[in-house]
Amino acid sequence: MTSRREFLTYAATGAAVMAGASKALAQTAGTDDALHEIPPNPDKRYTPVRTLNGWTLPYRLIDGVKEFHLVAEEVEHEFAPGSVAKCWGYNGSTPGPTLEAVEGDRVRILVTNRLPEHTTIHWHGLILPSGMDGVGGLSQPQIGPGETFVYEFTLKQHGTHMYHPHADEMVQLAVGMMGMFIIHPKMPSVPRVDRDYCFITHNWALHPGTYRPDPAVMQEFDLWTFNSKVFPAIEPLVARTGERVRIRIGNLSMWNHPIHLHGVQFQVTGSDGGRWPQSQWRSEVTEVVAVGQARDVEFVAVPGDWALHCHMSHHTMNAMGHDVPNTLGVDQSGIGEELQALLPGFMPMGQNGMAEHQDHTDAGHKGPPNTLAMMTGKGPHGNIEMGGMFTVVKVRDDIKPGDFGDPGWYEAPPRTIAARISTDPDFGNPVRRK
Ligand SMILES: [Cu+2]
Repeated sequence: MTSRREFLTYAATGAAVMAGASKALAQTAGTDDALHEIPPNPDKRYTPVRTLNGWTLPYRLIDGVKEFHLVAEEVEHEFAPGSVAKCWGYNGSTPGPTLEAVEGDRVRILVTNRLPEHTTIHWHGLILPSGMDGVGGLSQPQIGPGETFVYEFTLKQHGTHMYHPHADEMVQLAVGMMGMFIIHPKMPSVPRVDRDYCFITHNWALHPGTYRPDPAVMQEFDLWTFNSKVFPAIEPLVARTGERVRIRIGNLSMWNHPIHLHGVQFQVTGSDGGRWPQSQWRSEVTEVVAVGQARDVEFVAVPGDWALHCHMSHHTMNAMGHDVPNTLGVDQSGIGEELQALLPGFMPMGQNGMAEHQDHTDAGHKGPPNTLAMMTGKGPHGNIEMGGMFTVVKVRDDIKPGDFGDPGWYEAPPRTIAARISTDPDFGNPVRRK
């Protein structure tokens, strides 16, 4: 509850925004306590987004202003079963909840800081007054531990945006403080999308056996995530055959991510600059989402299970050492026993490639505590051997509108699936270069 003294301090600052803020305080006293979710299909202008493994923050409507309340706080976060960490996020999650509104809306965003150090929120890409831009020390004082600040502005654009601290930024981003801010266009935009997914890419240095991401690491990360989850814990993107699907991708990590989708040529249709005119759309199968950028891709769904992943192959791995000798092609026979005497649990690997890693994991070989196997995930035909930034777009003919449930694995029609025809290495007469 807000004390009378805090209220008077608040009200006495005299800034224009405070008129709204005092209404916000009145609201906490109970004048309007209804929580609203962004309504689906108002005049069919837009489709609410679905945040992979995440959620959208409800708002209160106060005198026509949409009021959101973010709380910056420590959260216990699971990257996938077997790896939990102390992260920082908003309202109990990393990434924080998606903020979703419509171009032209006036929004008020309360930010309460429950972290042990100060913070701010920068509204990445939004057109707003300089003092609302959230750069601690430049555009506003820092939000101290225990304090609540209020931001208020009118949304003058539409598109895929993000929010994140602009205070001790290296640390606060490294431990998970970020979220998406989706603004739908005021006027209907055609063609209308039937399913609108969003996620934010990130990287984490959660060293094997530890529980708190290391902010000092610049390149050699252990975990690569979509919405702070790694495969196989990333939800599938589900659609019905023929539906128009949009995927909005933001990047607040330390690397660029070439995001690749199988099965279709997608159109790159937008960014933080909103949905582009159709004359600017382009066909791609991989789109680089650079650090600090957002990209929207759209496609018409075709039936199947289609991989969606970052094409940096190290970004589809979980925890692994990068500074190890290359054992590919090295005869390691006899070495295992000798090394096990020195390093209990050591297992020689990599002579014939790294795919055996997942077999070793399946056989019960345990790595360090709280540490995910390097490659993992099972499909209907065996090990998928992927971790990190990988998930599956699952398209079926019989998915109901609004059903996002996992339909299981795709059953390929007869004669549309690759099949074994020989086990003889000398089979056939392939042409080889001399
Ligand atoms: Cu990547």
